[in-house]
Amino acid sequence: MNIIVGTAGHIDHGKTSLIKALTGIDADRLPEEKQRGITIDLGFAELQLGELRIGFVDVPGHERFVKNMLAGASGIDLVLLVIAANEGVMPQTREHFEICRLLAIRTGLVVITKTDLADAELLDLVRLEIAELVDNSFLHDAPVIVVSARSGDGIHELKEALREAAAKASNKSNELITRLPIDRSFTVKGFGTVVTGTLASGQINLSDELEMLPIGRKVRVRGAQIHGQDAKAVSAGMRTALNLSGIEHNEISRGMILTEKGVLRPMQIIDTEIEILKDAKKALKTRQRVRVHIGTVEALARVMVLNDKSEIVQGEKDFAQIRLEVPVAAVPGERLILRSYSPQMTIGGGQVLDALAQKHRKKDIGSVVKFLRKLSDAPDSATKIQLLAEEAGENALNFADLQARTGLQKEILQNAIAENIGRGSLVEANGYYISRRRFEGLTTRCISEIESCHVRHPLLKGILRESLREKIFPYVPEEIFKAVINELKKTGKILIEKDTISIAGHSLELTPGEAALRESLASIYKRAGMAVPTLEDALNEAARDSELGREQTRKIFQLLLNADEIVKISEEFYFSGTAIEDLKDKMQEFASRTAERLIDVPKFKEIAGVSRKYAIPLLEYFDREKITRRAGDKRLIL
Ligand SMILES: Nc1nc2c(ncn2[C@@H]2O[C@H](COP(=O)(O)OP(=O)(O)O)[C@@H](O)[C@H]2O)c(=O)[nH]1
Ligand SMILES: [Mg+2]
Repeated sequence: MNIIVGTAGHIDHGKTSLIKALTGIDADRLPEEKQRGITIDLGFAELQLGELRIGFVDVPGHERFVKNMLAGASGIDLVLLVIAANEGVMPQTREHFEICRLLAIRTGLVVITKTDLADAELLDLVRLEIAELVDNSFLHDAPVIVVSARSGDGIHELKEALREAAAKASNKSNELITRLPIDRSFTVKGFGTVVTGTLASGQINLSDELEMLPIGRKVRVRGAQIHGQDAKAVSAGMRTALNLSGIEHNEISRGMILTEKGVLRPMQIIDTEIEILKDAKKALKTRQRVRVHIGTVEALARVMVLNDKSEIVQGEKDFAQIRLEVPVAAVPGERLILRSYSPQMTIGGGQVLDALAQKHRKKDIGSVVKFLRKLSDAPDSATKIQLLAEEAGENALNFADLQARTGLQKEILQNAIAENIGRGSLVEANGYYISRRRFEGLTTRCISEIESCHVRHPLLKGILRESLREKIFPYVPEEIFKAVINELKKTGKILIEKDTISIAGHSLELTPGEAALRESLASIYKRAGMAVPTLEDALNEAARDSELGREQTRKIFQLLLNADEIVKISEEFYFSGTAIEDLKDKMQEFASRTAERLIDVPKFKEIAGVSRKYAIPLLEYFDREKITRRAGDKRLIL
């Protein structure tokens, strides 16, 4: 078993000495650290205790270096809260403890060090301070181990306590894609770029191709080490050093993240749930500028508190949108810490609920909060997927959207989707996922739109596919529209003929007057042959003999057009369908008698038996219909 143990505590309380006493390794690696005798940046060491392999992350205690402490703390499973017996609880003891609590670290040990410098009375006092500090927290029941790094007293007991606590330590998520938040990058002579970090989730194998975010660079894993030993694979929760190709070390900085390629979409707006510390100086207010720490990232941001008062007061928890000044590739569930811009102090923290949020308008806050509360309460991935699909509404989300939004591994996401589909709450629509309720809403609205079209236009066969799409699906992906139509067709509710959709069983029931009108219009064109009247004249003539009037006549005319009994040649001229078919035949017959299949206007007039007035519109119609094609001043019959 592998776990990451981090130190926490005030400067000079003996954290680095304790790691050395446990592992023999001096985690202060920078020359400046050695010279000044303080820890500035993260230090690393490891210890094998039987089956248990512990990676230690030693953090700086100085208040100026809390940001470095945070980069290390985000990866730890178990904390050693180190308190010097001669000083007791100090400001960074509290700050580090609060940070661990906000990061939702679930296990830890309290270590009282430097006991060689304290008598029994002082020790009792420190014990009391500690009990008060950890009251009602994850460290409430934690063992308190008393040690001296100098004399070695208690170090053996500490190892035993570590072994026991490790068994209870939370293991890293095994549902999320591969994510390695980078804490260091450097070059090693002869190897090239090396990055280090604690693998937050997933697995990394040699020669994997991964993506460095937010810069979006593809890199390949050339080598991997765990605790200084070459390794073929790294799993979640392990500290690792990777040798990468495809990138220079100076292109990488702490805060970047190495992930499975093409999944996450670094964004600047995230929705979160934030708790403000009881001891914070001020409430967190909308528009406040803060420092946000997520993973190993530190970024500046502005806050929009999602409540009526636009603030979260000390000791309270609420939802807030965080608008970052740089893109960050976060995933839901990831913990974050907020520090004030200046002076730099930890003011609160919480978790990411939606890493791909939209800007919210004031009037939407109510519904946004409802959604975020549900997300925060969701017990499993399937529930979250359903919530996301519901929130997306008719816009629906595809697989890539859902994966970017959740950071879930492909198979986990597939299972979560399948679970919802099986339950009947989610519908798969040509690669998009939409809630059953929304999908059915769309089918119902389609039906009533088609029905109302039948009522409004009793003489039309149905609604045009495109007008239905514009009416009901203006912002909905084409795939959803197709799926809805397909569903209605499959269940026999609608009929699709060419571009027209009608309710199944709908028939045009013409009144005797309408039928007579239809007949008279048809016969006007049939009788006219190639010498057709203008549309105006034809409509007037038919309307004259009917009581139904001009408008009805126009609608009946449309029926004939729909049925191809009449064909539109130009705005003015329409011909009977049979006349046009006959003419096409004649042209083909003419073409077959010539070698080059060319026809000019005079010849066309002769074959069609028409004057120039009709010849030009007819030829242009044939051009449009690709029956002829212009070739100089002649036409090629196709
Ligand atoms: N007497 C005594 N001194 C200690 C002990 N542990 C650490 N120190 C000293 O306390 C100072 C700070 O220790 P260090 O480990 O750097 O503290 P850190 O800032 O918490 O990492 C150093 O001078 C150490 O030698 C201890 O158990 N007993
Ligand atoms: Mg130190």
